Order: sequence, then structure tokens, then C-alpha cells
Amino acid sequence: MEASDGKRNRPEPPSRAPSEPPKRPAPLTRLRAAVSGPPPGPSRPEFWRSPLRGLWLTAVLGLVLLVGITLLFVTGLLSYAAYNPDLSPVNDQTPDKGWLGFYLFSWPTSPYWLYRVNQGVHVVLGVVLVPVLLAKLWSVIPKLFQWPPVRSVGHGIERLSLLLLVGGVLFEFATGILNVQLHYIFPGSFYVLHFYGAWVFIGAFVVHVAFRLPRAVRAVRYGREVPEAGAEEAAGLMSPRPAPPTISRRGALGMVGLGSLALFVVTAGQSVGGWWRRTALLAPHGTDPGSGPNGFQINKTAASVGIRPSDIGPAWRLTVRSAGRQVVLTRDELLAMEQQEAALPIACVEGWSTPDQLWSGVRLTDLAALVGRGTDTPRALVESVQRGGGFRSVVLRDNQVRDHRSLLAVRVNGAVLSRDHGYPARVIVPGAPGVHNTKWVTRITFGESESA
Ligand SMILES: Nc1nc2c(c(=O)[nH]1)N[C@H]1C(S)=C(S)[C@@H](COP(=O)(O)O)O[C@H]1N2
Ligand SMILES: [Mo]
Repeated sequence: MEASDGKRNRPEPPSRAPSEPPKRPAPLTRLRAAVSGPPPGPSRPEFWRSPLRGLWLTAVLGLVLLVGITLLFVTGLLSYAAYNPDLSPVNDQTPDKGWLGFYLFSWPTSPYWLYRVNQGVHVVLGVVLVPVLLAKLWSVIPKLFQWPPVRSVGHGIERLSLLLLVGGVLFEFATGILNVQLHYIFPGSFYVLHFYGAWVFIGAFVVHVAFRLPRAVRAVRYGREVPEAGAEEAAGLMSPRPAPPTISRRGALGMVGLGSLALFVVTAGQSVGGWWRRTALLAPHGTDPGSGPNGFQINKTAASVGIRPSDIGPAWRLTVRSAGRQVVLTRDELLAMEQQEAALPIACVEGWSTPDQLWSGVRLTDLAALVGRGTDTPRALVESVQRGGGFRSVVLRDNQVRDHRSLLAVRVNGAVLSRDHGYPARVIVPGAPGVHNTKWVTRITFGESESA
């Protein structure tokens, strides 16, 4: 490094005849010197003084992110599959996903906690990885100012992929965390942004891992005494003029770990639910659900989505339809049907969930039987009295409708459903995302043709 730098910066010997005016070459020489060396500031390696930067720290953080982000990606894809987005436009807000939906499959109803665990892992892990991500970006920041910015076509492509990598990861973390914290503040849909963003990011991530993994593994295996110290310098991470250390590399790593642990402690409780929710200081705390049988987390209150008392009063009816047949039930008639019980959680995409609640109501298969669809019950379109909003209806797949734990619930934990939990009747399906457990249900349509 030293030698080549010295050579490059050496002023060129005058090659022209001494008779030429001396004024001309001076600016050119200056220009050449400016082009060959980095401008003052962060592009100069000596600008970066931290003795912590180096291949080892970057490699350890990188390997943690490799495992963590892979898990984030897989749980993210599973979370999307849980919506059964290929079933109906009602379920999906990214219908143009094309072949990116190649992996979709029928989301199962067993184990009934599958979505709850998947979403808890996705959201909690995303939050917990924030300090690791920031530390990793900090550890490689001198490379952002690398000089010259582009050395060759190959180098240019590599830097472009890093732009997608860093931009992509910041975008995914930002949209995810904003969604968890503030609900939907985006232009358009959160799903569209987060879903496409994930695919752009993961492409760059795979390329990055392919190029860097062997070096990272070597750096971690050899510890700080990397045999090729020159390679480390070339990697542009280590300061050529380090300031005296105030903390060791392991100490710095420990701080990052403590940061992640602290975030875990103030986040994870919302995914466990119940008493533990109180420990989730970072989780959004909106409506207080109160105590008693209906005292568990509420997503949207009846008032907040414009449910009028008259919509769910004595005039409320449940319409069950299938292929030209239709049955209309009053609440009393619904209560007169055979009541079944199922202990199931509510698990929201935003990461919060409740422990199992004891729901009771009428099996979806029994409702299908009313309109002649008792055996081989088909999928069902479930609609709410709610007038607008994306959550007013859902299409449930046949495997969900046929599961004997899938209910049109009228009671929870021994009490009549509260208005905010969906009185007079709501759907509850094992393993389904919270948003598919439609509240204030007024119509269920079994079968293909009628499903929107
Ligand atoms: N009609 C209707 N049903 C709905 C919603 C809604 O906004 N409107 N929110 C859904 C979402 S996103 C979740 S997580 C669950 C939450 O149920 P809970 O409020 O009873 O806990 O209800 C679902 N059912
Ligand atoms: Mo939700």
C-alpha cells in the first residue's frame, strides 16, 4: 500500500521541452494529483480512527446477520403464505406478485399456534437485530467513501449491489418497524412495499454472502491474528492510523449484544401476550382492553371502524349462502344451534398475540350444512357489517373451513363477545393470521362461484 501510494503521488518529471511556457502544465499536474489520491475527508483511510474496525468485528456481525436475516426472510415468506393470497383478491393486496408467489401453499390449520410463533419470531427478531445491523454498517462505513468510487466495471457492479443491499436492508427494517409501531402510514400498502423490498434486498444479500462468506469464516476462525494482515487492510476496514482503544472488540460486541437483549426484553412480551404484555414497553399501547373474559388485546374497536349500534342490535342477521340456497338466522337461532368450544389465540401480523382464549360458537361446517354443504365443505367468503376497509371480509380455504376448531364464535372465556371483539359473532380459525378472524360477521358464502 505504502509503496504504491508513494509511487502514484510522485510528481511527474517534466517531459516537455524547457522552452514551453511553464504556466500550462501546472493545473494539469494538480488535476492529476487530485484524481490519483482521495480528496480530503472521509475518503482518506486516515480519516477513520477507530481501532475496533477490522475484518474480525465485521465478520462476526456479518455472520450473526446471515443467520438472523435468513430467518427473517423465511418467516416473512411464511407470513405472506399464511394469508392464502392466491385464493382471492380479498385476501391479497399484492395481486401482481407474479412468479414471486411461486412458493405459496395452502396454509395449514395445525399446529394451531403456527402463525403466532412465526409472526412473533419475525417481528421480535427484526427488532432485536437492529443494534447488530447498525454496528455492522458502522464497521464498514469507511468503504462507503472508498476512493476512487468506481475502479472498473466489475467494481461498479459490486458497488451497485451494495447500494441495493444497504438500501434494501434499511428499507425493510424501517417499513417493518413503522408498521409494528404506528400501523399503516404508507402511501399504498405496507405489504406491497415490504414484499417487493424483501425480494430486491434478498437478491443483493445472496450475492453479497456468496462473495464474502469464505473471508468472514476465515476471519472468525483465525481470530484477530488474520494471517493475511495485508488483505485486511485492503478490505478497507482497518484504520491505518488507529486512535488508542477505549474498549476491546469483544467489549464492543458485548455492548451490541446488550442492546439487542434490552430490545428483546421490552418487545417479546407482546408476542407472548397476557401478563407479559406489560413488559413490552416498546409495543404500541392503544386501547386498554380492560379485564375479565373479554380483557385481551383489541386490534380495531367497533367505534374506530364505524360499526353502528343498529348494525349489531336486534336487527342483526346472519345470512348463510351457497349455490342459490340461502338461510337467514337471528342471533337467537344461532345460539340455538349446537355450540362447540375451541381454545385458540389471536395473532396479529404486527407481532402481538394473545394466549389461547376459550371461544364458543357454531362450527363453520355446521353452518355449511344448513345450506347443503355438510360434506366436503368448500371455501367460504366471510363478510362483516363493516362498510369499508381491507379487513371487512376474508376468503377462508376449504382446509380452514373444514377444521372442527373453526367457529363462528359468539362467546369467549364464558362471556358474550364484547362489541370490540366482534359481537354478535366473529370467525376464529386455528393457525390463521388475526386479520382473517373477521369480527361483526353478517354473511358467509360457501362455494367457488360466489366467492369474490
Ligand atoms: N371486521 C373486522 N374484523 C377484524 C378486523 C377489522 O378491522 N374489522 N381486524 C382484524 C385484525 S387485524 C385482528 S389482529 C383481529 C383482532 O381481533 P381482536 O381485536 O378481537 O383481538 O381482528 C381481525 N378482525
Ligand atoms: Mo391484525
